[in-house]
Amino acid sequence: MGKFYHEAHHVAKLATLHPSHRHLDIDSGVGYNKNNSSMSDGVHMHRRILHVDLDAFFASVEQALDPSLEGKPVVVGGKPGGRGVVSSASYEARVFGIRSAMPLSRAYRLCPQAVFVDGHFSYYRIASQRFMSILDDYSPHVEPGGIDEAYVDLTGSEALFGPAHGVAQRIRERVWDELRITASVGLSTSKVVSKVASDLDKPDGLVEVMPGEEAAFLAPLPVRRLPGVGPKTEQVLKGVGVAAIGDLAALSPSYLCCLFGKTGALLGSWARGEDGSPVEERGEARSISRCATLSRDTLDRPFLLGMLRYLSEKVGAELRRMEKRARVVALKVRYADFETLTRQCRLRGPTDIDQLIFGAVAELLQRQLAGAAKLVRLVGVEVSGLQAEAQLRLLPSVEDRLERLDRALDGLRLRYGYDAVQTGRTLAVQRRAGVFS
Ligand code: DCP
Ligand code: MG
Repeated sequence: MGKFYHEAHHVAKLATLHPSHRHLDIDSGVGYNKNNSSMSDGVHMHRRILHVDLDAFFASVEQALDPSLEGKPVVVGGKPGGRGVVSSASYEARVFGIRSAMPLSRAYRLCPQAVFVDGHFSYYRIASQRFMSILDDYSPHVEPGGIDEAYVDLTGSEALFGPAHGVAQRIRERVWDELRITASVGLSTSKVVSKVASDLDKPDGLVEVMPGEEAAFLAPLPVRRLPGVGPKTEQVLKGVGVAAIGDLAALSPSYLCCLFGKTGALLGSWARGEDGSPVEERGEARSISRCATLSRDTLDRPFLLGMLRYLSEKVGAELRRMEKRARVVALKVRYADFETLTRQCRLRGPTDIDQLIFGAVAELLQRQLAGAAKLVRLVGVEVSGLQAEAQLRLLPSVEDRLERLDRALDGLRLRYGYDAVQTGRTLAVQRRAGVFS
């Protein structure tokens, strides 16, 4: 076990809570301008944006933890007899055709000699944080796009760190030296083009697209390479004779709107390599989530509800700290076979009240578990659709009273610790804590 992982071993045992990463999502309506450049002191300069994605992330961590797995086909997701799916496959396993999201049984048929492991989420979480903090050394603008990927805006940092290409190389070297994981990087003037580029020469690749070359770079690639194009969109495009990104780029915005609604025009811009969306810092969260890997897989409803109450309180406290309210509440469930799903609902009005957040996730859980047979391994609560706190109402309502109660509890907990005040439901959880993330 390498030094980093050895130290992480101790940290992994601690129950820690961390803010979640934000999501990049085609429907999120990020503003964009067309010219992929930014103004600085009145001078136009091309933006320099990296997209860094770790190779076979979960599988690579397993190989780093256990060097006897180096160079071998490794499949993370569970034992081959299980009903689960592959969450990550080492590149040695991909030679046999094994891919993420494939049933484990199929992976086993393709490569029976592969090493199948359950996975160690707490290590992945810590490796991810270490990875993000390496990126933080090169820019204040680091936007995680997932657990093992992030955008880094290097625009204007040349005087400090030298050309972006060199920074990309240094980041790759440091990720390897410190985490024993190879990283693939795309470098261009925009997030979308860099994202496509990082994926093009995996594993251990570095692809740079020069300013002005974006559209030509994208044109020959299949549409599936473009973020936002999933199997359904691909099918629709195929139906109208569009296979390459260049064909998509040639379609008019109005035609694309007919095909895909509002996101159609955005897809068209991306296909032409036009994406001025900023790399957003982590501070401006678009969602807040807390989840807990349970110490034991279970279907015990009072326990699961207790855990959700606890997580709702954590999310609520964070909302109040940020002076935000949320409109959307989501439940995340990961089953013992690693199947993971998220169910969300829209609240009647924006809230930061623990009890309303809990009420919504509790209902989602009841619906989700109706007739369920699979044991649950992790539960999570996420709120999104965040907005600034509403104006105070003139007449105090029940909600105002609940909110005052939550704030009073926040104050007590700040002074005396979380455990100083327990609600009936969270007491049940204390006895059987999980690993929080
Ligand atoms: N993941 C998962 N289930 C999926 C896809 C991904 O659990 N269906 C997890 C495991 C991956 C991690 O997220 O290791 C990162 O996802 P990536 O899509 O980046 O996949 P990898 O890092 O495994 O491979 P690649 O080298 O293609 O990036
Ligand atoms: Mg990856």
